[in-house]
Amino acid sequence: MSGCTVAAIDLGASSGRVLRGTLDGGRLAVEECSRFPNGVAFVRTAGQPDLVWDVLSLWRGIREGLAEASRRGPVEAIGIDTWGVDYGLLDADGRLIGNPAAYRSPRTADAVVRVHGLMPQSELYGFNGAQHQAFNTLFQLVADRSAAQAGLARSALLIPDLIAYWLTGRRVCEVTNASTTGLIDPATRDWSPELLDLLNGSFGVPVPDLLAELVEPGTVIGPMDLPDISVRTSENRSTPVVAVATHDTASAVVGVPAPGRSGRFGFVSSGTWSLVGVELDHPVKTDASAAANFTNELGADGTVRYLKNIMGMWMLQETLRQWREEDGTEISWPQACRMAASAPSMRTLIDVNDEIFVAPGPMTERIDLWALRHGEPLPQDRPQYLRALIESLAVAYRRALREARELSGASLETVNIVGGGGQNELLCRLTADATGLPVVAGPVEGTSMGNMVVALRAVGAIDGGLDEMRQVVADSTSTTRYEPGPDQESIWEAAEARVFSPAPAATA
Ligand code: ADP
Ligand code: LRH
Repeated sequence: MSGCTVAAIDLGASSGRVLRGTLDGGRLAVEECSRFPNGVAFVRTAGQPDLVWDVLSLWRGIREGLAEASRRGPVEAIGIDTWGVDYGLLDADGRLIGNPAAYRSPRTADAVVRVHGLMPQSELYGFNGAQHQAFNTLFQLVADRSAAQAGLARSALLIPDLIAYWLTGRRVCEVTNASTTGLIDPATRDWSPELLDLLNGSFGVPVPDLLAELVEPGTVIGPMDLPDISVRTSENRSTPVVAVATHDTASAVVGVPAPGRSGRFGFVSSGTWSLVGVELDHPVKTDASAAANFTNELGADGTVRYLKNIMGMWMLQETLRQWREEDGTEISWPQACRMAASAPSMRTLIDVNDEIFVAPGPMTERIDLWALRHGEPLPQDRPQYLRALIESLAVAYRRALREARELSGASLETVNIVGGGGQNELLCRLTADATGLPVVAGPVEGTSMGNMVVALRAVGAIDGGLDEMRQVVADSTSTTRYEPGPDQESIWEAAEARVFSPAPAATA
C-alpha cells in the first residue's frame, strides 16, 4: 500500500484499541487492529481494597494489537493516548509497583482536606489554573505518600508515559497529559515550583525526582524495543514511539474537523466523560473562572483547552450495566437512544456532575435520590431514566459552553462533538436546541485521528500546524450537522434553572 501508516494506541475508560491510520493523497484511512475491554476493577485483596486499572491486561491487548498492526504492513510511528491523572509507580529497578489506582477510587478524600488546609483551592488555582477534582494527580500523590509503595517508588509515570516506557525503555512526561496533574503552570507549560514545593516540603512526596522530563507533543521518544514483538518502518527500522498529545482529550481536540476555526468552535469530547470547552491561546485564571471550576489543560502546539469535566456517558454505561446485572437485559446503544427518544421530554432533570454519581455501581437509586432531594419527579420506567440522563447532559453542556464563552471571550459558531457519544442523535439534537448553536457530530474516531495526525507530522508526512492536521481529519471523515430548533431558549433556560438553582425541595 502507498502512503504513510502510523499506529495509534487509544486507551479509553471503556475500551482500548490499536488502530492503523494510513495517510494517502491527503486523506487518513483508519482501520482497527484490535479492541479490548477496559474498566475500573474492584480489587479486594488484602492490602489493596481499592479501585485499580488492570494495566497488564491492557498491556496484553496493546501487544496483540501492535503485532496485528505490524502483520498488516510497515508502521512509521506509534502514538499513545489515554485518560488523564492516573499513574504507575516504579521502583529503583524500573519495575511497576502494584496496579495503578483508578481515579474513581475514593482514597483521596483525606488528602484533599489536608492539601486545602495548607493551600485553599483559590490559591492552588492561581498556580495551576486547574478545576478542583478530588482525583487530580496532586491529591493522589499525597494519598499515596504513606503507602508502603511510596517509600519504594522512584518514578511516577502517567499511563501513556508508562506504556511508552514499556515500549521503548525511555521515560518522559508528555505535557498535555501532565496538565491534568494539577502540578503544571499552564502559562509556562512547566511544573509549578510552588506546587512541587508544597508536595515535597509539606507532604514529603519526592518531587521533582519522581517526575520525568516534560516533552511537547510531537517529540520522538525512541524506537520500539521489545524482545518478542517487532514493529518496523518501511525502511526496516524499529518503529519510533512518538509522544503525541497523549491526553485523550488533547488528541480529541486536535481531531476536531474545524480547520482555521480555532477559538470559534466549542467542543464536546464525548465518551465516558464529556469534556466541554473551547480552545484558546492563553490560560484564563480569573476568580470567576475559578468559581465556575473551569480548567486550563494544555493542548498541542501551544494551545490551552479551557474546559469543564461533565460526567458524560458514564452514568448511562453504569445504568445499562445495572440492568444487565439485575435481570440480564442487554440494551445496545442504538436501543438505549431509541428508548430515551420515546420518553416524555423534560420530565426529570438532574445535575449530572453531582459527586454522588462518580463511583461505580447502580445508578438508578442515586438518580432517584437526587430527584427526591431537589423536588424533581422520579423516573417511572427505563426509557424515562435514559431520557433524564441524556436531557440532563444537554443542560450541563449548555451551561458549560455559555460559561466558557463568557469567561474566555470566545465567540462560537458551532459545537463540535467528537468521540463515541457523537453517535447519540438524540443528545446531538438536544445539544443544538439547548445551546442555540449548530452541532457538528463526528468523527467518532476523533481521538485516535488526533493522535495519528500528530504522529504523522512528527515523521514528516504532514507539514504545518493544527489547521493542516485538522484539514486532514476534515477531508477524511463525514460529519452530521444538527441545526437548533426555533424558540428553544426559554425552554432550556427554565431547564437550567431547575437543575442548577432548584427551588428548596421537601426533605427526603
Ligand atoms: P471512551 O474513550 O471514554 O472509552 P468512546 O469515545 O469510545 O469512550 O465512547 C463510548 C461511548 O460512545 C459509549 O459510552 C456510548 O455512550 C457511545 N456510543 C457508542 N456507540 C454508540 C451508538 N451506536 N449509538 C450511540 N452512542 C454510542
Ligand atoms: C477523559 C479523561 C478526562 C479526565 C478523566 C480522568 O477520558 O481523560 O479528561 O479528566 O479522563
